[in-house]
Amino acid sequence: MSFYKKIINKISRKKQYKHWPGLIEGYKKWLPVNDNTPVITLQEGGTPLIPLNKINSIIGNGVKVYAKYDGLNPTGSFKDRGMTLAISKAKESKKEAVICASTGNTSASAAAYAQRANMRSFVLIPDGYVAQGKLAQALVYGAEVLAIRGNFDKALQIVQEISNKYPVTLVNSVNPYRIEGQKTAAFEIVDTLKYVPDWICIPMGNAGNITAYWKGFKEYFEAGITKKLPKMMGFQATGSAPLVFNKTINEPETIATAIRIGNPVNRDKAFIVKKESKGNFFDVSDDEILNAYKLLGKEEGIFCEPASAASLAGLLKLKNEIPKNSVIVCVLTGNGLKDPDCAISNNNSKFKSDIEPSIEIIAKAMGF
Ligand code: AN7
Repeated sequence: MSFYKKIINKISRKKQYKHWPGLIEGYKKWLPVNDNTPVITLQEGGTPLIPLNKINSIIGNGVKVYAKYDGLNPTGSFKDRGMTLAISKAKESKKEAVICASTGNTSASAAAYAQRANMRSFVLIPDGYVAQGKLAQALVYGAEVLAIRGNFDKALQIVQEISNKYPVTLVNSVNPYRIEGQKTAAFEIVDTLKYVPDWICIPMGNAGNITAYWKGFKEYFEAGITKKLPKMMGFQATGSAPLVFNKTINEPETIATAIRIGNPVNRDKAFIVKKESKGNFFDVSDDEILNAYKLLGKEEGIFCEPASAASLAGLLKLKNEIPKNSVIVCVLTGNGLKDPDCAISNNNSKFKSDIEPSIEIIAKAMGF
C-alpha cells in the first residue's frame, strides 16, 4: 500500500463501520458538533459511487466516470447531508421551528428531520412547480406547506425576511451548517476512491452543493490527506442559467424544476469555486438533460431526477475536451422517483395497456 493510501485510511475514516451511522457520527471531527449536540439522523450519507461502464465506452479515451448517487439518501436527495446538521444545530440551540423555500427537495428533507426533532417545519414552494414525489414527502413528513404564486427566488426572499422577524430558523443553504454537512460527500468520494478525481460534474441551482463539495476537497487537501484538488464543473439548465450567463434570470424555466432558480443565493461563492478550482460552468438544454436522464436509466440502471442528469448531460457535452484517462465523478443529487410525471412522459420504453389477460395474446405481444 502506498504511503498516500495509508494516510487516507488512517486519518479520513478512523473506524470502519459495520453499519454506516450517518454522517455526523461518521465525520464528527470534521464537523462543528460537540458532545452536547443532539444528533438528529436518518443515517444519511455513505452513498454509493457507481462506475458508469456504458458511459465510459461512449466517451472512450480511457476516461472513467462514476456516479455519486446521492439520490439514495433517506429522503432521496443530497439535501439530507446538510439537513442532519442544520436541524441538529437548531435543536442544540433550543429552536422550535424551521422554515425554508424550496423547489422540492429541501422541503422534503427539512420536513423529515425537523419532525424527527419534534420541531415545526414551514416550507414555501412555488405553486405548481414542485415534482409530485417531493410534495408528497413534505406532506407525509408533516410539514406546513405554503405554496406561493411566484417562483423559488421570491419564496427565498420571503423566508429570509420571515426568519429575521420571527422565531423560525432558516434552513436554506445560506445556513452555514447546510454546507458543512454537504461537504462530507467530497470526503466520501476520496475515502472510496483513495484518490482525488480530476473533475467533479455537478448540477447547480443555488450553488450550495458545489460550494460544499469544494470546501470538503479543500479541507482534505489542507489536512495533507490529499495532494491535489479536482476541477469543479458546474451545469445549469439553459433556461435557468444565471451562473453561466452571469446575470439574474427573472423568469427561469426548465423541465428540471429542482434547479429552476434565477437568482442563486450563493452566486459569489460559486464564482470563487470556479476560479479556485480552475473549473468551468456551462448550460445544458432540456433535451440534453432528458437524453442523459434516459441514458442513465436505460444503460446504467440508475434512475435520477432530471436536475441530477444535468451533470452527465454537461459531461457528454464536453466529451471531446476531456483529457485522456481522466477520472470523473458526476453527482446525481436526487432520486428519479421524485418526479414520476417526468419519467412517464420521457422514456423510450414500450408500454401496452388494456391487454386481454390471456397467455396467447400476451405471448404474442411479447413477440413469441
Ligand atoms: C436534485 O430543494 O434548491 O446548487 O429547494 O434538488 O445546492 O442549490 C434544490 C436544488 C441539484 C441544486 N439537484 O443544488 C431545493 C433546491 C437537485 C436539487 C440542486 C437541487 P444547489
